Amino acid sequence: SPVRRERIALNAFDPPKAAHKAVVAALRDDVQRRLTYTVGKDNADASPRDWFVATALATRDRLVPSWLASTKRNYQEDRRRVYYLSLEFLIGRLLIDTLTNLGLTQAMRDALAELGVDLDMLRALEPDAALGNGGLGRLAACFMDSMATLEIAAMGYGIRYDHGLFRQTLKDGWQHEYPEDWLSFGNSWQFPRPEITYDVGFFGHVESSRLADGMLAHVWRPGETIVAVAYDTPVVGWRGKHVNTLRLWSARAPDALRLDAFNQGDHVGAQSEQARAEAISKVLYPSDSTPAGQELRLRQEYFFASASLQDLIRRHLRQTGDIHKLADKVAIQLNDTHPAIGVAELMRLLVDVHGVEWKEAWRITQATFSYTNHTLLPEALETWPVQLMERLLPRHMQIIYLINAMHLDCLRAKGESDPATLSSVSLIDERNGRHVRMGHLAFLGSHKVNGVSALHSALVKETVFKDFHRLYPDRIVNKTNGVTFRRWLLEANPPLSRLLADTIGAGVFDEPERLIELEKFADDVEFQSRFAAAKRENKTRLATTVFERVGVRVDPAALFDAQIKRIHEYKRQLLNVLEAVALYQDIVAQPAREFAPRVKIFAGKAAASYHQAKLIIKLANDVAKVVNADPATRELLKIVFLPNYNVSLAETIIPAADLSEQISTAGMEASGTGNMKFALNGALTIGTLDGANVEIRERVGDDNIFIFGLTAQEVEQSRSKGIDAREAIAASPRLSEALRAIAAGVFSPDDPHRYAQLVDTLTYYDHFLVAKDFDAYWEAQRRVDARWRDQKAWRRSSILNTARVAWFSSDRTIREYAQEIWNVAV
Ligand code: GL9
Repeated sequence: SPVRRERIALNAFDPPKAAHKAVVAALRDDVQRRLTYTVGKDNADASPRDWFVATALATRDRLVPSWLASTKRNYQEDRRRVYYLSLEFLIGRLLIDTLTNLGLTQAMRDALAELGVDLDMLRALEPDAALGNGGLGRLAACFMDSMATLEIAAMGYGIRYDHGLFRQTLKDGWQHEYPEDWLSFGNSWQFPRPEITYDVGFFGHVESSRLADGMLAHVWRPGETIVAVAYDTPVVGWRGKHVNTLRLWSARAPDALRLDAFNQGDHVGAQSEQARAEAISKVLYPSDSTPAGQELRLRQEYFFASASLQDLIRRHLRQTGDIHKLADKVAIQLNDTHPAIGVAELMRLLVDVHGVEWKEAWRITQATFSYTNHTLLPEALETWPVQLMERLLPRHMQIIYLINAMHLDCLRAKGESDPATLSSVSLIDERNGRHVRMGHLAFLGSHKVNGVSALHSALVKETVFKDFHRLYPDRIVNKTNGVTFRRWLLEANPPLSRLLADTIGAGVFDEPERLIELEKFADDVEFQSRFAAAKRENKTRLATTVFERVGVRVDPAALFDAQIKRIHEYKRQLLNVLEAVALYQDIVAQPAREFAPRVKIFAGKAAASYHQAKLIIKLANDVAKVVNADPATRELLKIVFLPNYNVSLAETIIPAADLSEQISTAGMEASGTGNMKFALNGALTIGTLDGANVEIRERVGDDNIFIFGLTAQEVEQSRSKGIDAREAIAASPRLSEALRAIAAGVFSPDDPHRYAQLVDTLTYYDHFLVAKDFDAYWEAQRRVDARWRDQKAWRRSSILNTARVAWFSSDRTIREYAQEIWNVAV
C-alpha cells in the first residue's frame, strides 16, 4: 500500500535506530570478512583500494540472493524475456548506485566509519565503466536500471571492452587522448563465466547440398573461429526486489598458444592468433576511418550479435524445447543499427542450424526484433561494402540478398514499380560502390521501429525512412527517452532529495509523478530558500571540483551555466563560445552597466579524428584563458572547460547547474537526455526546439524555459536557400565584432591565424546555422539574465522544472516499450 511504501522509503533516509544498528554491524562484519579472506589483507596494511574492493564485494553479496531468486522466478513463471542488444553501456560507477537501490547507503557509511574508513573516499576510487560514447550508451544503462525496477525479465548484451572511452587531457587547451584502463585493478561487480562460451565464425565459404525433399541446405564453413566468453554483472532495480543481468562478451582464440611455434622459438608469433582474437573486445569504437578499422568494427558487431543470439536461443530451447515459439517468449531490441547484422544471423541460425523453413523463420525474426533509431546524421547510418560482407560473412551476404529479393518482389507484387522507390528501399545501396544498408535491414527485420523523441520520430518518418513509412505505415512509433531518477536525482543530488522527502514524502522515489506536488510550493518563500540552499550546496561542491581540476576560482553565487556533452558541430558549443566572447566585449566596453555574474562550464570529448571539434575545444580554452585573466571583467564572467567528461563528472555538474544549454541546430539532436537530467535537478533550459526540448517545454511551460532560434522546418528552408552566412553576420554587429576578434588572434596571440579557417567556414559554409541563430540566442541569454536578477522568479521557475518533469523518468519510457513494442506485462 502507498502508506506502507512511504514508511519504507522514509526508512532509507531515517531508519529506526535498533534495526539500523543491526544492519550496520552486519555490514561492518561483512566488509571486514571480505577484506581478510578475499582481498587477503590486514586492516593495518589495507590500502584505500583494498577497502573499496572489500566494500564493493560486501555490497554485491547483498544483491546475490535477490539475483538468484529473480533468475529462478523468470524461469518458473516462464516469463517473456526482453533482450537489449547494445554495442554500448555507459554505466559509470556502481558502488553508490547499488547501495542506493538496496537502501543501504547510510548503513554502509556508518559501518565503514566504525572501521575508520570514509565511504566518500572509496566512492571516488571506483573507475567509471565507460563502455559507451555518449547519450546512446547512457540510455542503455538507464534502461537496464528501469527494466530491473519494473521487474521485467530482461538481459542486456554487449561487449566487455578491455578499454572504454579514451581518457581526455587538455594540454595547453588541446585535447589529447589516452587509453582508458578501467579493469587494471579488477572489477568487483562482474562474475566471469568461463563455462559459458560460444564459437563465432568469420570468413570461409558456404557449402550447399540438395536435400531429399529437393530443398537446398546451406552450411557455412568459417575460415576463422573466435570464442565469446561471458562476463555477468548483476543490475539491481529500485529497492533491490528484482535483479537482472548485463552479459558482456569477451573474445578469445580457441587455442591460447601455438605450442609448436613457441617451442621453435617464435614466442611472439605463437600468440598472434590470440592477439588477433582479443582485438575484437580490446577497445570501444576503434576508428572506422581506415579499411582495417572498418573490418574490426563489423567483426565486433557480428561477434556480440552472434554470441547473444546463440545464448538466448539456447536458453529458450532449454525452457520450451520449441524453436517455433521463439517470438512468443522473446523480444529483442536493437539499440541502433550496430547489432542489425543480428537479423541475418537469426535467419541463419533458424534456417541453417535449427532447420526452420525460410518463411516461418522470417515470421519469427520480424516478430522478435524491434529497432531503435537514434540519429538522422547520415554519417552514423551504417553501411558496409558488399565486398567486405561477402568476405567476412559469406552466408550472411547470401541471406541478405535473399531477404532483399523477397522484399522487392513483394513490393512489385503490390504494384510498386517506381524504380526510384525500389532502389531507395533496397537493402543494397548501388550508388557509389555497393553497400549493405544496415538501417534498412533493421527496419525490415523488425515489427516496430522507434525514434527517441516526438520530433525525431516525425522526422524519421519524413526523411531516412520516408519510403519505408509509406509502405509500412504502422511500423514507426515514438518512444521519448527517459533517465533513471535513482542515479540522476537520488544519488547525484542528496541535498535536493532530502528536501523532497521532507516536503512531499520519500514516496516520490517510488512514484515520481508525485513531484507535481511541489507545484504548490513554487511561490512559498520558505521553501524557495530551502530549494536554493540545496542548489547552493551543490554549487559549492562543484566550485571545489573546478578549482581542483583547472585551478580557477568560481563564485557559487554566480549563475552556473553548463554545456556538457560530446563536442560536435551540430551541438553548437561554438555558438556558446561566441556568445561568451560577445558578452566579454560588452562587459569590457560598459564598465557602468550591471551584469549578472556568470560561470560558463564546458565539458565533453571530441572524436580523436574530428579536427573541427578539437579546434572548438581549443577555442573555448583560449577564450577562457583571456577572459579569466582580464581584471576588466570584474569577475562577472568566468569560463571553465573541465577535462575528461564522464558519467561521474556529470553527476557533479548537473545538480549544481542553474542553466542547461541545449542549443543544437533544430532537427539534429534526436532527443538529448542531459536536458532531462538538468531540468529534473532544477536547472532552467536555454534551448532550440529540437529533440526532447520540445516535450520539456510542453511540460514545464513556456515561462520556465528559454526557447530561441530557427525551428527544424525553418532550418531546412534556410539551408535550401544556401548556407553562406555573410548576410546574417553583417546584420549582427555583436557577432561581427566577436568573429573579428577571434580572426584577429585576440584569443590566440601565440598563433594569430589559428582560427582563420574556423571563422571562414562559419562565414561561407555555416551548415549548422550558428550565425543565423546568434542574435536570437543572445537575446534569450539576456532574458536569462533578467530572470536571474529576480531571484524569486528564478527560484519559482526552477522549482517548477523539478515539479513538472516526472514524465521523463526512464520507468515511463520502459513501460511504453513493454506495452507497445515488447508485449510484456508491467
Ligand atoms: C544519440 C542522439 O544523438 C541523442 O540525441 C539521443 O538522446 C541518444 C539516445 O537516444 O542517442 N544518438 C547517437 O548516435 N548518439 C546519441 O547520443 N551518440 C552517442 O552516443 C555518442
